[in-house]
Amino acid sequence: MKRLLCAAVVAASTIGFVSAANAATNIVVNGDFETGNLSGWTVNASPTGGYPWTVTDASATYTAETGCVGSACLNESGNPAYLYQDLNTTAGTLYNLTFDFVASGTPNALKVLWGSDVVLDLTNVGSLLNYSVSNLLATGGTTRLTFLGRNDPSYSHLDNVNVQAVASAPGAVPEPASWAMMILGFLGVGATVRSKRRADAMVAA
Ligand SMILES: [Ca+2]
Repeated sequence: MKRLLCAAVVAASTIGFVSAANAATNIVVNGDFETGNLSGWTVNASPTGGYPWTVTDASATYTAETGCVGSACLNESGNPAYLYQDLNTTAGTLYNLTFDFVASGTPNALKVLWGSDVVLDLTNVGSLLNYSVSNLLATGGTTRLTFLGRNDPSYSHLDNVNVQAVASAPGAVPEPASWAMMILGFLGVGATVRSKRRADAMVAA
């Protein structure tokens, strides 16, 4: 029993080290739209067709909604209905993006841009799913996250947009604060392993 308990403590320490080193927090403001409006986001006011992104109360939770009509809605260089937020990022750091999306009827589509790069291109999605894109590299102190939607017959809903730093890109030098947390993490794991050895010795005795 003691062995199992010690193993659990080591695992918990290791997990704590990882999360402390990454300082993983959601850098998206109002990513769940629970303010009931598009606070933190920017939406264009004059889409070429259909309706701009707005926030709607979908039973128990608020979501961002678009009913933009036509393929022009997915043309990020034109004047489509789009929603974006300029995120505070660290150059050379990798981020993971997750969000929930649901659409009804076809054709529907969603494009997601990280800066100017299309990182997800969905067509005719159906029921609610959680989507994720891993290891998005930030190249500056600000990175624009954009959602371009189209849903000709009905409406699409976006919710729980989450962007978290996961690691420094290969070759990037960790900042002094990151080094300090990594060293503390190693010390913490080492101390736990030592106490496990002592506990094991007591059990064996
Ligand atoms: Ca929500």
